[in-house]
Amino acid sequence: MSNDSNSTAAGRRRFLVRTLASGVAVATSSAVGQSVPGSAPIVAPPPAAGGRLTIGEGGRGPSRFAPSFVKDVGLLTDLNDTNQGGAWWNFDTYITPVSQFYIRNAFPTPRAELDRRVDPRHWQLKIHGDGIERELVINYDDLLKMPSRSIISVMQCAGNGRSLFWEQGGFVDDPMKVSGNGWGLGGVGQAEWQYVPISHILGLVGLKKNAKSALFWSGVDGKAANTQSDTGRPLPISELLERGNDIGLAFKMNGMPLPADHGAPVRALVPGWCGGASTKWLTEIKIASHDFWVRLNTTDHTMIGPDYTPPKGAPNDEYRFIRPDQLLGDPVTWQPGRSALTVPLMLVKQPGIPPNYPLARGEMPVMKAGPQVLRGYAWAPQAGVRRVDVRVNGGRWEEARIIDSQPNRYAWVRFEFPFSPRGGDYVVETRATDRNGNAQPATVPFNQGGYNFVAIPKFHMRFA
Ligand SMILES: Nc1nc2c(c(=O)[nH]1)N[C@H]1C(S)=C(S)[C@@H](COP(=O)(O)O)O[C@H]1N2
Ligand SMILES: [Mo]
Repeated sequence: MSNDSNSTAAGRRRFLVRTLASGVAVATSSAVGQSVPGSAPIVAPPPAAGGRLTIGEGGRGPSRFAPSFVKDVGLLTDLNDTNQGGAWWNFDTYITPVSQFYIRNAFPTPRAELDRRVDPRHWQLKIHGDGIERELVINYDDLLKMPSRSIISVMQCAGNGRSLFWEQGGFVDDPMKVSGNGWGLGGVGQAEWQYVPISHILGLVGLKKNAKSALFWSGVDGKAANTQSDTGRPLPISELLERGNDIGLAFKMNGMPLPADHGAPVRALVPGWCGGASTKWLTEIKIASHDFWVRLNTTDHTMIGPDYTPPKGAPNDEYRFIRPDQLLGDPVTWQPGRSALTVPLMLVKQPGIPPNYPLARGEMPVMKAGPQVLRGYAWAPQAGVRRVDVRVNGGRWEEARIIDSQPNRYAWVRFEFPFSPRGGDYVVETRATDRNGNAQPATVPFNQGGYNFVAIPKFHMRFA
């Protein structure tokens, strides 16, 4: 964590978040040269053009990391050169447009013009292993001819909300130090995915009784085009059998061919699990009578800490780019329920603040006092959302109004509640409860990678 925001604070544009009559929080430039404790004085930026800004200067074009991505990432927060977070304080649609959808890449997005393995004209998917009767190789046209379904589902990085491990958990120093991308709450989005259900594929290849695990593998994205990399993740066969019509091979997102940054031409789709299970740029599925150990279920995307127990490998397990002594933590799977307001988080302790985040370190969003409606999102893919409660300044929990009906348990809902603050500083908390009665907890234990921060989030706001 070296890119501390203080070094970029001087060049940062700073924003005051205002509330319009509609209650939608809008970021607009505040042309002031204030200084933040412990940082260099802020240079006054030129006045902004006004109107609804998204981030930075309002979709001013590709980020400075453009070569790593194919789509315009001007509406996303620059976490680093392979990761871009959603600007959740600007979310207001039920379906997240691709332009606002976070990108979580281990390496730059592979491009069809440089690597034919992701070119739909040459793309192939090989399905093999000792857990099936018949090996199968399909191309893109074969896939499009297969029966498909569509589902509205949240995709969420296991590290979403990691900022709150620092801000609320205080896990900033060894030995209880959380590291990883500072998503805030923008490592999540909801899309309509069109996919060929895995049940169809399993029917074609004939699953054997001994089948234990299926490795969904890309290997395509890596340090250089046309090399083999360590990207992929296994799923237990039991999961594929239980959710054979929900898990699948996605080729469309929001009605359009899957965009390059989101795994074109075909990615795995595992609704409800952490996004890391939805392998992008899919090229291989190996179905075997043994388990697989890869980066994304050993050193990464696993719960490592005193409250968690790592799994044990078996002698005939298969290891790709990982050694048997690297089974460090319990792999992240289902995403527990959570909620967020569409308000930027005040960041005080986070090691690196994205250079185009609308608030400087320690700065609160400033909203207009008076009657208004605050909004947010809640999701709880294991059971669906039953209710959302909010409380102000540690007062009584009150039920928010849920706006959307849930087509399935994997979809999020928007919620809103009337709020009439006088001037001053407020803390608003939101708590989702799922249909099994599980509510977001007050705290969650430490894990090194900062995954699944699902405790009740606290939103600090200043009303003036
Ligand atoms: N091949 C490949 N697949 C991948 C990744 C990756 O780096 N390479 N990142 C994973 C992670 S950690 C997440 S959260 C999701 C993000 O999907 P998105 O970028 O479409 O939002 O993709 C997953 N699939
Ligand atoms: Mo992720």
